[in-house]
Amino acid sequence: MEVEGVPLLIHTSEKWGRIWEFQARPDDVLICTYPRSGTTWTQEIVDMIRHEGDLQKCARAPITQRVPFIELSAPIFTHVSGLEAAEAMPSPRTLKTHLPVQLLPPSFWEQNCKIIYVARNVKDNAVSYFHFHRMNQRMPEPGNWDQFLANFIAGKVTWGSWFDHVRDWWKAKDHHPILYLFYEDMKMDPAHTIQKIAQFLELELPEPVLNQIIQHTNFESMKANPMVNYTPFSHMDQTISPFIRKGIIGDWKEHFTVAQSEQLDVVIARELGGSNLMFRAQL
Ligand code: PPS
Repeated sequence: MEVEGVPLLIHTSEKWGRIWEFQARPDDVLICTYPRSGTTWTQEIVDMIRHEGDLQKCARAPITQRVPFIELSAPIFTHVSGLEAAEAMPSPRTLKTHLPVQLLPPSFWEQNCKIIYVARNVKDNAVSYFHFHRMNQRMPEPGNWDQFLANFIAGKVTWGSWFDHVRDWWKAKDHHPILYLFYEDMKMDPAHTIQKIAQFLELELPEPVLNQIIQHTNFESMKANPMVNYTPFSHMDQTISPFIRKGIIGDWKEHFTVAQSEQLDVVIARELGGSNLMFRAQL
């Protein structure tokens, strides 16, 4: 079902009024992404920074409870929805959303909340989203890769157009405290990204804590960690495709035909050409 022309999950659209009225608080930190851009990775990094690298504190609950997903208004991960978990959570809260700029509840702008946005190159993002649709019963049937890619490019997938999302959030950072990060930079230089996040949050990051966070949030650690790898949730069939799947730059080359890649390059030039937003799609 659509909200203002953006396809959203059915239970998100059904409770849209309540989500739109969500009350942000000034010390909330919001992690915002197009799906499959490195959200969970960033959630874990922020939770670690906010808990001074304390592994036990960060193992207190699955990431879905530590960093609630505000537009998830059905009790998919626990007996309460992400929305209810967020509402009930004491401050300071770290929250997650995939909403495009125009659908962000207005209280986040009014309260001037810090927002961390993460973007990933569109080709790897599309591939990761395809596999996520295959393994997650809550997502619509993706069809085959060719069909999914056509829908993805047309913005006819849940949370809408990747192009609108990354471009509109890029513009929003000119008038709001938004740290705009790239998955590829996180991958190439995690230490630098983690330092940037800590600086943005105005939190101390002593070197031993930094090293602990780098270690704890690398791909292998995240994949093995049941508090972030979504293995406790039965609506995801991780034998079809793991939630934390490959975690690399350039996996798209295993999926795209040359023609598909060239077609998407034309769309990228058309959609992002007017902005100074640049992505790296290979090492
Ligand atoms: S979701 O469903 O929107 O919350 O998914 P999201 O967490 O945004 O993205 C999942 C992809 O991020 C990869 N990932 C990582 N890559 C590198 N390093 C680390 N530590 C890491 N953690 C998660 C994950 O593998 C998914 O990408 P793909 O390409 O599918 O492997």
